[in-house]
Amino acid sequence: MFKPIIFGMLTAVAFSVTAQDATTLTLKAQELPNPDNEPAPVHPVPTERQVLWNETEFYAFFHYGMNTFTNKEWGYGNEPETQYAPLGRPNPRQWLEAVKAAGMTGGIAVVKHHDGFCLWPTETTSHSIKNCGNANGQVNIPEEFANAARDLNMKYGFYVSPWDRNSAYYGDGTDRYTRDVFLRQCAELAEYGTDQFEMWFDGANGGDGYYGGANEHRSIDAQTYYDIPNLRDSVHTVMPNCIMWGVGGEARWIGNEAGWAGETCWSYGTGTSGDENAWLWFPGESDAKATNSGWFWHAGQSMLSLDQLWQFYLETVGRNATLILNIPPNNYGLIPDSDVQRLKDFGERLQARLGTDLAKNATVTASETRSRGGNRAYDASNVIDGDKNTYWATSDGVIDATLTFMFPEVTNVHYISMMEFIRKGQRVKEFTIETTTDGETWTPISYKKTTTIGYKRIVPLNGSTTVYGNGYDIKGIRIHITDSKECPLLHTVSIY
Ligand code: FUL
Repeated sequence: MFKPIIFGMLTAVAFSVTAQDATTLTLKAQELPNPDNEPAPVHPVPTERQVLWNETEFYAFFHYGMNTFTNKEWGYGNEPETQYAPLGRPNPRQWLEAVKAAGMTGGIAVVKHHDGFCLWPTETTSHSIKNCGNANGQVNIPEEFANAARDLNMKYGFYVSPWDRNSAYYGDGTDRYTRDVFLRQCAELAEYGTDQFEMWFDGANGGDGYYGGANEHRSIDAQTYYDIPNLRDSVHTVMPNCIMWGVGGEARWIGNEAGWAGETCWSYGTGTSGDENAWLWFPGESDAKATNSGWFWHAGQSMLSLDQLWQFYLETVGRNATLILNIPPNNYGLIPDSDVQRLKDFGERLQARLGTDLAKNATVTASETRSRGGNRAYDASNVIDGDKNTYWATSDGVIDATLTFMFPEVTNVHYISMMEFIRKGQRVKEFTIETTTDGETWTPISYKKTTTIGYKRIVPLNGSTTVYGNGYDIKGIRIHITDSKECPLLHTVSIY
């Protein structure tokens, strides 16, 4: 028996079909008009998992492992397992709690760095916690990390280095390393949870190493050696919402490790600004260190100031990139108290500066609005309704438009944040922000030309990502979009 499928969404033509009608259905669907008057997508567009990934926005990187105990950044691969000797019981839950207080939504734990030492009892190599010979070291880091993240309602993922300076098989001229070590390690990690949001595959590959005692230089071709298409298919089969960073090709390195993205930042192309004409969705992630030393913990290191971290945030999350901020656990397997405090302070700052959305008090109007379709309206008020699936849109071809917010009374404002409905592509190419103190005269803020918006753009009204200042007492603020690939679609605007 075939169950009829009802297409209740289609207001123009509602009908029921059986599976036998599939061919007819396809033809009929093609003949349908656009009942909701939806704007056509501007390509490239993201996959669903890339949209979900973007929504993670701000998350932690935890570099912890053999290097934490050898004071190195890149272990050679010959470190005895017993050198991994935490002074206390490592506590991944404490790591995640600390970054949650900073406003982060998740984290990625390094569970194998280039030295090849695995922080879980893998079957693929003896170079793991299994053989470290001390009780603290036996803690299965990815397992505890995943469980804690789930418990804290946070996203999680793992960094498993493709380059392995310990393995005898790495770059030995066969596919043995990729098949029996690397791919299997990824599969083992999936056993700790298929709800991972990102796998981090670093680009560093080949070079000198221990390689099972060979102590030589080995080089590989990263494009082919790791069998990425196969890995990607397997990962997506078991973890449909997991994006593969780096060599995986689903999110890009922003081009620096200094915590900034370009003011113009396309979610396609490469580097700090992307490329307006590229054809593959490849959104930017900025990996930056929150400390003044390496990626791994080193005695005597300290955390950057609140102001420096704030600048990172505005210049990454505020510029259409995500921020993965590195917070290294120490040789006790914990985030040091002083860092925990700094993270908490950061969370408070985030809340104080971007916690109360003043747009909700404003009346919002647009210079032009797309006419509604059956089940969808495109009103300006959609940008303040708290629903990321509704958006303001103009008619096809209207690429110069304003969106105006008037406050009931003079209001002190520092930032405006805008989000495009990226499911239909990134569109805005240029805009200005204008304010009014009397409700009549509009003045552009003294900021350099503003270009892209993308997933999220936060514009400081004083033009500064470092100085908070006193804000501006204004009666109204408007976004004037002056160029866009097609009709602009904004789903949320927030004012702080
Ligand atoms: C780099 C690695 O080589 C560093 O050690 C670190 O893990 C960083 C995040 O990525 O490419």
